[in-house]
Amino acid sequence: MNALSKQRCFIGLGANLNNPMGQLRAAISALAGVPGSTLGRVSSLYGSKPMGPQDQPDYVNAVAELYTELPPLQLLDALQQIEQQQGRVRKDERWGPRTLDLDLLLYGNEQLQCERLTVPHYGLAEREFVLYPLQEIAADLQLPDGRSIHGLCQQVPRCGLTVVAQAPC
Ligand code: PH2
Ligand code: MG
Ligand code: MG
Repeated sequence: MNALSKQRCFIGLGANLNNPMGQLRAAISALAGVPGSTLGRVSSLYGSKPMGPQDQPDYVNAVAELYTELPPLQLLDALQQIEQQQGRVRKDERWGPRTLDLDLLLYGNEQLQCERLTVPHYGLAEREFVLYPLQEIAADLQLPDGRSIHGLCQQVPRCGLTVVAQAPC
């Protein structure tokens, strides 16, 4: 399979425990090693206020572009494996703190829904810590439903989102 037959995907990265910037850097290296895949652009690292419970540390967020020949659920497996390698412990608390969260935001122009996976990611259009990093690396992007990243960013305030480090690679 050549590069042209790979799907262009976007992965949301987030962490707020155990050296979040280091977690994101390690995760980006790991993404570069996902089988059948090529890492594309990586956004700056952004500091963000926690969505959900407020009694948790601020987050560091970023978005990475990945070209892959893996089908969606195999890519999800690879992402969850990286989360586990970096010490993620799944807890019941919704939106609670975590060492590493990797979300499959977009898989080409596809809309997918199954028990394990919804693509585009259900929170994509409302979350400043996803939209602005995505806009940084894909300013002309359109979602499968036709909405533009530019238009979505205009509707969602930054809520204190700031660049805390340049793109790691
Ligand atoms: N992830 C969560 C819960 N809250 N808040 C921010 N700012 N960034 C996140 O990535 C995030 C969150 C659970 O996935
Ligand atoms: Mg998440
Ligand atoms: Mg997740």
